[in-house]
Amino acid sequence: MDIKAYETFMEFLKQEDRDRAITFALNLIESKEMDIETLYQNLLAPSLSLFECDVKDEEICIWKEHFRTSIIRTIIESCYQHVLIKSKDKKPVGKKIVVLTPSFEYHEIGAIMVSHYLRLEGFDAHYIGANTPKSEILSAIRAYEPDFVALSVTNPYNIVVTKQITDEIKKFFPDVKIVVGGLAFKHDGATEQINVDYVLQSLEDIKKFSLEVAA
Ligand code: B12
Repeated sequence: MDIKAYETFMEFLKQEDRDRAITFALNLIESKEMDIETLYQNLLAPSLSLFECDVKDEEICIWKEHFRTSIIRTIIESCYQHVLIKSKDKKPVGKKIVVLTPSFEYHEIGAIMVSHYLRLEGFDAHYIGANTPKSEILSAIRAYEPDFVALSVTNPYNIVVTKQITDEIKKFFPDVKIVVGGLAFKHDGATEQINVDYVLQSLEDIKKFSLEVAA
């Protein structure tokens, strides 16, 4: 892990210096000092997952969290063109996958990152959005005809709605395989009641998954 790069990036974030944080992160990619996966895993993800507010006022903390998320999101979206270029070197897996977060789940940075990881591993991957209602998910499956649907869930309360969605997917599209991941599924037994085909979390999991399902 490049500690110096992490510390510099975190300093810009702590100062809420949006422009320097974004420029610094994108420079790491453009200068090839860091690859996309390392940037996401070592700088962007921890900058959110380890977020701690240094003031006592809760309202200010919420604003700070939103502001930081928006900076990270801009960086990830700006990296997409590099994802496309890099993924051209990868042998296509020959599988289509849609990535989303279900109804009531607003945490979407993990889902967007995962859609980029999947592209980098050769999937035809598309992130279709956060807080996606069941009816929209079913309609996306009908239109896109994916091989896999990946649901990213952070809040354990949303496992209930995830079960309703996965039951309907299995009922109407029995051939579509369901992948789940995210903080909510890190708890023991979280997938016991749910009909899923794969529980994945890390980039390593995604790499193994791509080898396993390659056409
Ligand atoms: C940013 C953030 C928000 C933002 C999200 C903005 C956005 N556009 O995404 C906002 C402000 C909206 C928000 C709201 C809330 N949040 Co919030 N939030 C966070 C925070 C700080 C960072 C989350 C994040 O983006 N992490 C970075 C990403 C990259 O990590 P990740 O999601 O874990 O994803 C990685 C892996 O899990 C995995 N992965 C994820 N999905 C998938 C899917 C697949 C298929 C695969 C293979 C892998 C995979 O790969 C990713 C990349 O490594 C966390 C703190 C934390 N410790 O996580 C709290 C946190 C998640 N939030 C929390 C809470 C409680 C809330 C609120 C309920 C607060 C409130 N009272 O309103 C609301 C809920 C909103 C809702 N309905 O969803 C709690 C959840 C607690 C719990 N029960 O587990 C946390 C943990 C904070 C805390 N310590 O209490 N939040």
